[in-house]
Amino acid sequence: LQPIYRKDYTLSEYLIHTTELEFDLTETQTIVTSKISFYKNPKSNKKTNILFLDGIDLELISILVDKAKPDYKLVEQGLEINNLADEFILEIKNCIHPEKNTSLYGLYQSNGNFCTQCEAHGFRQITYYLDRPDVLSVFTTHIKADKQKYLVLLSNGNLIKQINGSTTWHDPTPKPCYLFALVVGNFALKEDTYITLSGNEVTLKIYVQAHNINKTQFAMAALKRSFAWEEKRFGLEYDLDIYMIVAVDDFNMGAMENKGLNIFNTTYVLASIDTVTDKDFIDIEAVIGHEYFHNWTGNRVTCRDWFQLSLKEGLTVFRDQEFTSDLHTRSIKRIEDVNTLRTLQFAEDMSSMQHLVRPEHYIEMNNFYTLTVYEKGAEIIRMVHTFLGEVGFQKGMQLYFQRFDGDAVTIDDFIQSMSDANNFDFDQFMYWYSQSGTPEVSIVSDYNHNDKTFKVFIRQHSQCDYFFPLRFALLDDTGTKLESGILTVKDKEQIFIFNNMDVEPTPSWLRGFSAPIKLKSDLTFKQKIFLVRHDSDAFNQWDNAQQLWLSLILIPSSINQDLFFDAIEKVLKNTFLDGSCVSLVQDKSLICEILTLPSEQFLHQQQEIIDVFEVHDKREKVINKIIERFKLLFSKIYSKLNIYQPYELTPEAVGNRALKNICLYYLAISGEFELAFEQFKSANCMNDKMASLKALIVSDNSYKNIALDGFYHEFKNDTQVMDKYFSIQSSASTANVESIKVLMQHKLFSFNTPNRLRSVIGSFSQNYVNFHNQQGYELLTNIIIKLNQSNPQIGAKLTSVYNHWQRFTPKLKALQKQQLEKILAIENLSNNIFEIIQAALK
Ligand code: DPP
Ligand code: ZN
Repeated sequence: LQPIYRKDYTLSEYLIHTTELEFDLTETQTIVTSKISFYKNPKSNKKTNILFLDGIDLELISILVDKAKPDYKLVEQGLEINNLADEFILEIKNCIHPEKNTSLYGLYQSNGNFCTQCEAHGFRQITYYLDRPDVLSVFTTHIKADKQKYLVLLSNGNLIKQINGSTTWHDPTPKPCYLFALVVGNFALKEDTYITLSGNEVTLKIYVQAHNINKTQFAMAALKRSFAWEEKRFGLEYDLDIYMIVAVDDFNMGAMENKGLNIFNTTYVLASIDTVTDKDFIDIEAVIGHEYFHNWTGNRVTCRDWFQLSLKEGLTVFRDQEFTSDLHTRSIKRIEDVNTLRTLQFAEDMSSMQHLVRPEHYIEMNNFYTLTVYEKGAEIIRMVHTFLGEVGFQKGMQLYFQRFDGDAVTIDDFIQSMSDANNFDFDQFMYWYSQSGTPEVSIVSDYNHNDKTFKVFIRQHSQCDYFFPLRFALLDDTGTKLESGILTVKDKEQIFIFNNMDVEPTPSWLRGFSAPIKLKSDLTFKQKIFLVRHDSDAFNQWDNAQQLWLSLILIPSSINQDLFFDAIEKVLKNTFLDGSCVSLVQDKSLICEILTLPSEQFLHQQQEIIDVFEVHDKREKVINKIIERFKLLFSKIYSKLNIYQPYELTPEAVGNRALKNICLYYLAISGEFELAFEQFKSANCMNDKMASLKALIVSDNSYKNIALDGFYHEFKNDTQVMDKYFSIQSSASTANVESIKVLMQHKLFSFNTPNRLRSVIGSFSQNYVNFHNQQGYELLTNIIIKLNQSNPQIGAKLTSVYNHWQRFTPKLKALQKQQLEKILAIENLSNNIFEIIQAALK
């Protein structure tokens, strides 16, 4: 199996003017007829008259070039046609079997409805085509299906014809085939309109299965907020008269930005106060925004080749992060995003699948829809924004669209636009795309009483010298800023000197996490405590608390626990018990974040050799210390906050619930199950119900099963809530391989629905102490082997659990290696899984 390399990119010899497709869908087969008008690429100077078209698992019925039988042959993974003119019309008829397609890639069925997923290479499983993002075409799509059975027949663009049992769609904007979509089935429709800034009326439609129609209101409102935010912040409007979203239960990813016809995993559409948590609401809004924002960053300007994936994903994630930050609480959003980045992306950087934000090669492109491409990619865009400021960044965006609207381009093209619009040199900055791994930086400072100078020494420990913004402030002992701004770091070693410092300042480094690096500073324990209480940068308040928790967990002797707990107590008391001193920590969501310990997964990264049991025990010890010290205070705060209030999604209300529920969690661990059970019974929203259920399952107690059963009976008909029901059990400290096998026998467990697999197996694989043993591995491996046949994309995702095997304690390391070898030995191993295993065993 040969990888595909970025350096081997060549232009397509032929391009496409128009593509006319006809789909004839029945229960037992789908006939696809295509009429494609090709022309020689004027930019290519190669003399060739051969065309290769991608095609996988297709049954060719007929083929004509300019109405005559061409000189062609079927080859591996496609079709080769010879002796072609410079312009010609190709007509192909082929048969496919969506009814048997369990890979959820190409055209497939979910609950009897047909839908598609074409990114990255799914279109070639529909018909023969130039399946590459730099070949753009206008599409016209005719759909025929049994009109008794299927009432909704959709594709991209505008509906131009509808007669009994068939529709015709025309999408005027040229697009690559990965943005093609088709949906046929029975759905209920939620409809609304949006008037754009320039006065165009856009029809908004959300299609869901009929029983879900009462859970679409939030998504519709979120969609309108996305349209409005895009106009306000980026000055960008929607370009068609109709925008459709279809939600399906069976989907490999979160959602897909197909032009004018987004297809979503139901998880990211369906919402009601009774069925989703506060975090779910905000995540749903973010994904709806993300897919909408792709209309400009991804669809109108797309990627030249798949190595450029971060061009659209990094940029669009940055934009959706900004959307959420503008609509909710910026600092909390930042804390959550950085926590995800440091927990998962930094770990990916330490794993066998470490790769560049712009990868150099792939065997299976779907393995590169990763935290590195998405989240680290977004951090790089954020640094561009930090350097240029909002105005400069928007100038760069304008130039980018001016230059490339309608094109398929590269990451270099984007950065060049930012550079040219601002006269800013990004040459050295490009290391962020050409070097993998997380940069390590250290910082040491020195205050001189005599000459009142504060000297800062910054040192980079990486292969290359990165170019990045270091946002900082120097604070006096009341927390007032003496100096603040952005240092531009670019050399291996740099010194910055601040003069006229009458008192020794406390530095607050890397505010808002202004670069995705690992920073080691010489801050003392006391300075960190001070920053937890007094830094005006909420991110750094949280981050210093995290560092202190980390020390307390991993090296308890390294810090003074009493002093740290005194500071935490002040943070808690000042705000709630009308104490006399004023704290800067007023935001209850922030207090909740400060009270949340680093996850086991994050702690693993700090270990040379991962010992899951040791980490778990050490973390539990600290939890017990917290309870010992704060139990009374938690009770008081809990009763103060646990008063009936109608549900709202305001920062204030979200913060109240967050803090109340973390108190409940600690109280439950201390044995207060009755309190949790009371909340379980009286909760007026899923957020509080889930929180109480999570509190009840921390250990065995008399309420646990009553609550779980009650939850099941109340929600057994709700697919999304049932995912929570499964995942909460798989994550429980009482779960083990046997109990997971029991869950897999449950009548609502389904192997073919990725959401359900993620909620059972995905969750269990992160339940470290219970998963990491021979039986746990064997369970996972057997599932991977089954998925290799039915859904290799999800199989590869689960295989990635083993990507860290080399860092585990010897016994677990050896066991994981055996699993990798066992999977490698199976017959017909998919490219997806092969690539992951090969990297892991290299
Ligand atoms: N392009 C999708 C998204 O990230 C994933 N297929 O929005
Ligand atoms: Zn995306």
